[in-house]
Amino acid sequence: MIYYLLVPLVAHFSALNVFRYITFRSIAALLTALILSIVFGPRFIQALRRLKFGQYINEDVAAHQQKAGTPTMGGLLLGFCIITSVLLWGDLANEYVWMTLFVFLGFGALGFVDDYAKVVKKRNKGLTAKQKLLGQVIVAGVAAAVLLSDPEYSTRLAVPFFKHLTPDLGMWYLPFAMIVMIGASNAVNLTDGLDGLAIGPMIVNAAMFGLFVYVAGHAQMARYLQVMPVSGVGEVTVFCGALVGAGLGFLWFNAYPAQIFMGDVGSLSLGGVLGFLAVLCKQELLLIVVGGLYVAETVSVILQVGYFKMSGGKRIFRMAPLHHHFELMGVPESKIIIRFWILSILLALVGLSTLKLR
Ligand code: 57M
Repeated sequence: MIYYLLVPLVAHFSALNVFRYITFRSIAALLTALILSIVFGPRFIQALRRLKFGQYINEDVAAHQQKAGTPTMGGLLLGFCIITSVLLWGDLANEYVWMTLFVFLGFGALGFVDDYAKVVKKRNKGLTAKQKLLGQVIVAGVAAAVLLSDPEYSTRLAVPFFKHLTPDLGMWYLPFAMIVMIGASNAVNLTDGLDGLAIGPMIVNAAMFGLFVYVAGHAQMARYLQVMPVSGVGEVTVFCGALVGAGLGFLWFNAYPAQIFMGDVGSLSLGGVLGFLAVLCKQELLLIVVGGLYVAETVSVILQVGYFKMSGGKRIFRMAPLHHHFELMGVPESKIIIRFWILSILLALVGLSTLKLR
């Protein structure tokens, strides 16, 4: 909105030219979302307490019993801050901005229905796994189909570290893009089991994919850095800026000991949109590196369940996802969280290095 109000005035006040720059508006979006989170966070937490939207705690991990009743569905706060900020600072004529908001809201709506059943209706189970997957397939399918309806959108894959290896998936790109979004959504959801564990790496990932989206949208930079160009996609950097800001603001309250959890409305929407960002900037495989922490958590569950079935009841980890394994080994929660953040920063740096190492 600010973009539309101020850019026409550029002819009269040249200083307003700065509002044209994606970089300037992305930083403004970051600060706006951060300030909104810090200002509205305490009131939002109070409102959740009043409404008794508290977390039900599974009895398996004793250390988590003290977390019972912690307000959840903090994803609503994240959503409010991100969307307000993008509407203020984004170029709303850009189709990629709307697609990103669609994915964010679509996965978020699914998480909301699940949370609503569990937290508000006090039903132990929310959506069944099948219902959740069906919803995810619909949102991801629509997003991927709209992307591919643009004949200029490449169905090639960029393989990190190998600049000449760009296999063309053709029609298989559609299910592939869906798997990236759905996989990321579920991986972030699985990771969201300790204070700040999901949002910390999300801030790092959003910053990193913000950079990749910006480069992909900038023809000269994309050519120089040997990244597949996607015309017009640079505007989504504003969304990434808002995501970083809202994430930092949320972490303020979700930091150990958490005053709020994000709920499925937060984890499914953030994960789904992260997958979409990777698809948008044609760095789908890079997500495995940059989002390696989410991948490790997911792989730990797959290995645990697979081995349990094959061995007739034996386990690899004390408990999956991975963070529970360390918890049950007696590592303090805050130490696990900070060490996972460190790993996530290192993985992002490895991802960044692919820009030149090609
Ligand atoms: C989400 N939800 C948290 C909170 C958060 C197949 C299986 C691996 C599935 C998995 C599962 O259910 N995962 C989905 C995990 C829950 O957090 C809520 O859920 C939202 C995210 N969806 O925003 O609203 C609990 O996590 C803790 N928490 C924090 N701080 C935070 O900032 O401390 C969350 C956010 C909260 C709180 O205690 O209540 C969760 O863990 O339930 N299942 C599991 O992860 C279970 N693992 C398991 O059963 N492993 C088995 C097999 C199946 C692999 C095994 O290893 O043998 C664990 N879940 C719990 N306890 N609660 C087991 C231990």
